[in-house]
Order: sequence, then C-alpha cells, then structure tokens
Amino acid sequence: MWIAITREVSPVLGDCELSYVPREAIDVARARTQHRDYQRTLETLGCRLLTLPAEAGLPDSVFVEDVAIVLDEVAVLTRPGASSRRAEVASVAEVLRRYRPVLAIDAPGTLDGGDVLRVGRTLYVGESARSNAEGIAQLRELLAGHGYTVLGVPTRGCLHLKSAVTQLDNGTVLLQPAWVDRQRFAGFRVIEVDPAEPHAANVLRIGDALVMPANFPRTRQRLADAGLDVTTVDVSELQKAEGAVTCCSLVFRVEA
Ligand code: CIR
Repeated sequence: MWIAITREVSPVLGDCELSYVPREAIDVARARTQHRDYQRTLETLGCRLLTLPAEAGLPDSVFVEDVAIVLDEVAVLTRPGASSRRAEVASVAEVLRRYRPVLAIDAPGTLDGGDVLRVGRTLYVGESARSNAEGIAQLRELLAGHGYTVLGVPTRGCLHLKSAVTQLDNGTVLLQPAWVDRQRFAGFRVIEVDPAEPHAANVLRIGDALVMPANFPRTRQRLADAGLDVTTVDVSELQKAEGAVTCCSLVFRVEA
C-alpha cells in the first residue's frame, strides 16, 4: 500500500520563498481547490492520504517533500536550506516515526528533499542554493550502511534538482538541459522538456503512474509519443509559489 503525506495549504502561502519565479498574487482559495484535486488524484492512484492541518505561520509548509526523504528502510529529516522552512520538519517527523526509523541532517548541513532524486539504490542530490556540500556529505554517511549511493549533481538556474530532472520509468528520465547536464544521466533514455515549457521536468511517479501539471501540453505530448501515459493536475496557483507536483507529497510504501 502507498501512503502519501500531505499538508493543507497555509493561509499565508502568498508570503512564500521565491528564488527563480517572479512574485505574483496567489489566490489561496484557488490554491486550496487545486491542492484538493491533487490529493484526490493521489487517492485515485491508490495512495492512502495522511494530511496534516494547515500551518498559519509557515507559508511554504504545503511543500512537504522538502522536509524529509523517505526510503524503504529509513526516513531522513532534512534541514531545509531556507531558514523560514525549518519549523516545518517536526510535525512531519512525528508522522514518519510511525512508519520508519528516523535519521536527521544536522547544522551546518542543509538539504531540501526537492533536491533528492531516488533511482533504485542511487540518490542523485542537487548541489543547489538549498542543499550544501555538508548536507550532502551527511546524507551519504547516514545512508552508506543501508546500501545507498549518494551522488552530488550540480544544478544551475533552478530551485531544486527535481525542478530539472525526474524519473519516468526504470530507464527513462525527463530533463531540462538548461538546468542540469544530460551527461549526468547518460545511462538513461533522456526525454527533454519542450523548450517552450521550461518548468515541465517535475513529474511525480507513483509505481507505474505519472502525474504532471496540466499546463505543459507539449511536454506531455513528448511523453505520449514515448509511450508514457500521464495524469495531469492543475496546480497553477502552487506554481506561483515555485512548487509543482513532487513537492506537495511524501509518498512511500508500507505493508498492507
Ligand atoms: C520554496 O522556495 O521553498 C517554496 N516556495 C517552493 C518549494 C518547492 N519545493 C519543491 O519543489 N520540492
């Protein structure tokens, strides 16, 4: 069975951190409706939702992906690169402790879950403004005994590694070549985002199912041409907060 941890949209989402996206007014009510549709999509794909209440003082707290990395054997609590986001960790940790032994990244390390792309036993970790060398080294050390390899990957011009590349099936990744080098994923079939849709590389994979934002039809067509079927969700208000589809959940397997 799949579990998906989500958190309701904060009333102060409009005060979110922004790095590469210009600030625009966010319609929080609309963001909530879109988030609800996202949650329903996850349920339709077989996830049991565990939803935390909204946090009135934590604008970015809907983006639960950034505060933990959940693997089959353990979970690792991150230390988010933006200090405004560090208070998001404790409440997610409380939920995760029911399902996994919990490890943690400590100061001065920083790491955002959005920088961690798991492919089998390899974790590709974005070297970004949010995830520093110390955080990546700590993750490597924490997981070495569990049989995971941690590989740092330089990123440029984007918030997180998973803004630039995500996995579509066991042998295929979707990649934005302006933000991460293709050569880092040389062993994979690489599909590039359509140049007119620079933010389209963030796809959520749950088992064999794929979910992407509705506003990237050209990239979606590229996936269809490659034989990949994708469910779409409208997350336009969350995109104004520099989020997309992977960031709004922590999805992991538990014994039924
Ligand atoms: C931030 O800058 O931290 C949030 N406004 C957006 C986080 C999105 N997280 C993600 O894609 N993993």
